[in-house]
Amino acid sequence: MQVSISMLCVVLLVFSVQHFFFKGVYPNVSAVETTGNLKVFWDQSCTQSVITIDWGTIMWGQTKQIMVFIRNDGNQTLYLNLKTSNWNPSYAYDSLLFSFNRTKLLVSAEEVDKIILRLYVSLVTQNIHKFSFDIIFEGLDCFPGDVNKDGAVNSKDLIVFGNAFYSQLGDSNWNPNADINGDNIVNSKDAILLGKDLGKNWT
Ligand SMILES: [Ca+2]
Ligand SMILES: [Ca+2]
Repeated sequence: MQVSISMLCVVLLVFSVQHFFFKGVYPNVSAVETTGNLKVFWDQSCTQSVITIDWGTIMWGQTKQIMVFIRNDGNQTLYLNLKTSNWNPSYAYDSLLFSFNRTKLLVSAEEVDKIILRLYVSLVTQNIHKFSFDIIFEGLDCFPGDVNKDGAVNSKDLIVFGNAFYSQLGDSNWNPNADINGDNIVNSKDAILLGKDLGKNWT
């Protein structure tokens, strides 16, 4: 019995020390998905596909950067719509900020280009030590704000978007095209993204 109590004390001591000194999130991995003719690789020669991204250990307040390469395998220009899904815990979405460096979002046929993925772990993330989320590289043949997929982003899209406003996955008026950021709810965040594309024509 004395040995068991000693072992329990050691385990508790290790656990306490670990939590006292560790100020970050433990290594976490994101699954990577692609759509359309867009592919993701670790190398510029496009020989090693990216299946998962291991973020490693990130301290609170730090940003982790990981470099990958995208390739358009089709014969038409694609729009790179990089988004995330399946956040666990769901509230991690608001304090673990995922972004990327690319400003040119149109990817020409057969083009290969570098992308830096960034994950910022904010100081308000202190109750999250483990998380997971998927990264989706969408290769679209239209702008994300083109909700009715007719090539132009205009008032017709606003009407379709309005019909789906405040709907969630499973609702009768749910429209996945209106959920532009892919978080399974159509709200003001999607409206902002639609607004950025308003007036654009896919040519
Ligand atoms: Ca449209
Ligand atoms: Ca949304």
